[in-house]
Amino acid sequence: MYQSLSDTISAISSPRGRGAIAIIRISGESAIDIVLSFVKPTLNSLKIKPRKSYFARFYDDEQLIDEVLFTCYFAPHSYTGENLVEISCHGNDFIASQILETLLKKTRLAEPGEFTLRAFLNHKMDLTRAEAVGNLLMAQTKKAQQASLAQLEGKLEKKINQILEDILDLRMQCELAIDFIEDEVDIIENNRIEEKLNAILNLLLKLEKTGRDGLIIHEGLKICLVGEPNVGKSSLFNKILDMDRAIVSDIPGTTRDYLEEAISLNGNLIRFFDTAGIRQSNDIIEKMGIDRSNQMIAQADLVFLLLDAQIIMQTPNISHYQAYLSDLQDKLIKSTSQEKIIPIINKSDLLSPALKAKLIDHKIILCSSITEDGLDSLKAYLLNYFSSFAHEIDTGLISNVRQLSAVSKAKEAIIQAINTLKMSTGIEFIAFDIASASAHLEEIIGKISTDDILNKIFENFCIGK
Ligand SMILES: Nc1nc2c(ncn2[C@@H]2O[C@H](COP(=O)(O)OP(=O)(O)OP(=O)(O)O)[C@@H](O)[C@H]2O)c(=O)[nH]1
Ligand SMILES: [Mg+2]
Repeated sequence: MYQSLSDTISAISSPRGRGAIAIIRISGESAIDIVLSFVKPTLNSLKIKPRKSYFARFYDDEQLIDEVLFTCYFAPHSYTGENLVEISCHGNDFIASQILETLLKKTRLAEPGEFTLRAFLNHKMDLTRAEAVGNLLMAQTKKAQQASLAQLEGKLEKKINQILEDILDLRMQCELAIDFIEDEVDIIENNRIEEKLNAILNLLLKLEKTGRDGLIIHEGLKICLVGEPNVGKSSLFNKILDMDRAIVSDIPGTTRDYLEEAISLNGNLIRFFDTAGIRQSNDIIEKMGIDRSNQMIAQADLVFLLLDAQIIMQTPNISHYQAYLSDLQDKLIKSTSQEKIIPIINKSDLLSPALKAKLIDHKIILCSSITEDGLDSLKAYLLNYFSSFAHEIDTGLISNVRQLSAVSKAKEAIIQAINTLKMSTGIEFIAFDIASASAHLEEIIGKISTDDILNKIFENFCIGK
C-alpha cells in the first residue's frame, strides 16, 4: 500500500473547514530544505533552531500565498523520527490546499496514517501506542479519551512486555532442560513449569477480560432493541435519544431497516439500535429487515427484549409470564447468549396497579414511553453495568479486536503447553507452544509485524496523521 517510505511526504493535518489556523505537515530527509525553498525571507537551513517558530511569507514561484509560521523538528527528535516541519497558515481550506499543492511539487502526498506509521517504523512508538493515537482521534467520551491516553503513555505495551519477559524466562529454562536432559545439571522440574505456565495463563486471562471493557469503551456499548412488531421499540428508542428519530405508528411492521444512534451516559458511549419487529412475514422487504435485526442481535453487547404490557395482562401469574418470556426468547432470539438478554415490559402505563406492583416485586424492568416511567431505572441499570469495569481504564486496556484476538491466541498456546506438559510428551513440545504464545504477544506491540497488519491499522487513520 505505502509508496517509498524514504520519500519526503506532506499533508494537511488539521480538519477541513474554516478556523483560526490550518496546519500542513512535511516529513522526510529533505523536509526542512524543501520548505525553506518556498519561503521568504531566505533562511539558511544551518541556522534554523529546532522547535522554534519562524514567521515567513510562503510563495509559489513569485506568487504570495500566505503569511505563515513554521516550526522545524530535526531527526530523530520529531513525531515521525525524521526531519519534520509544521506550517501554520490561515485556517482556510483554499489557502491550505494551495500551500500543499506547492509543496507537492517537491514532495509526495502522505498516505492515511503515514506520519504515525513512520513514527512506528522509526521506533518512536510501539504498535499499541500508534493505535492509541487513532483511538484518541476517535474518542467521543471522557472514558475513551482516558483509556487512549493511558495506552499512549505505554501502559498496555508495558503489560505485554512484562508477560513476554515471564515467557522468555520460562522458555530459557525449558531450552536449558532440553540441552542438558542427560546431564546432572539443575534443571527445572515439571511442577515448577506448570506453576509458571499457570501464572502466565492468569495474566493472559486477566488481559483478555479487559478486552471486553476496552472494546466497549472505545466502540461503545451496543444495545439492540428487539421484540415483536408494535411493542414500542421505536418509541423507546426516540425517548432514550430524546428526539423524534424513528417513525412510530400503530401499524405492526413500521420499522424496516435498523436505525443506529449514540448517546453518552455519564461519559459512557452507548450505541442504540432500533430494529424491525420480528415475526413470520411474507413481505420481502420486511423479511430483509428481520434478517438485519438478527444480524444486529448477533453483534450486540446487550439485547433489550421488549414485551407489550397488554399481552402481559393476559398472563395471570409470574410463572406464566416466565413461560411466555422463555417461549418468546426461543422464538425471536437465536443468535446471542442468554446473559445478554434483558427483558423489559414496555407500555407499563397500561398495566393494572396490582399487576404492576407484582412485577416490580419480582424485579422485572418496566417502562413506558408515554409516561416515561422506568426510564430512570433503565439508566441506573446501564450505569451499574459500566461501573463494573470503570476502575480499569487507566491501567492499559486491550482496545481493539486485533489485540484481543492475539491475546486469545497466546492464551490458547499456553493452555496447549499446559496440556502437553500433562501428557509428558517432552519439554521440546512445550517450548514450541511457549514460543508461539510469545509470537502472538509480540504481534500486539509490533515486534513482529507484517505489511498486512500494518495496512489494516493505518488505513483507518486520516491523511495527515
Ligand atoms: N400506551 C402506550 N403506547 C405505546 C408505548 N410505546 C409505544 N406505544 C404505541 O405502540 C405503537 C407501536 O409503537 P412503535 O414504537 O412504532 O412500535 P415498534 O415496536 O417500533 O413497532 P415496529 O416498528 O412495527 O416493530 C404506537 O401506536 C405507539 O404509540 C407506551 O409506552 N405506552
Ligand atoms: Mg419500530
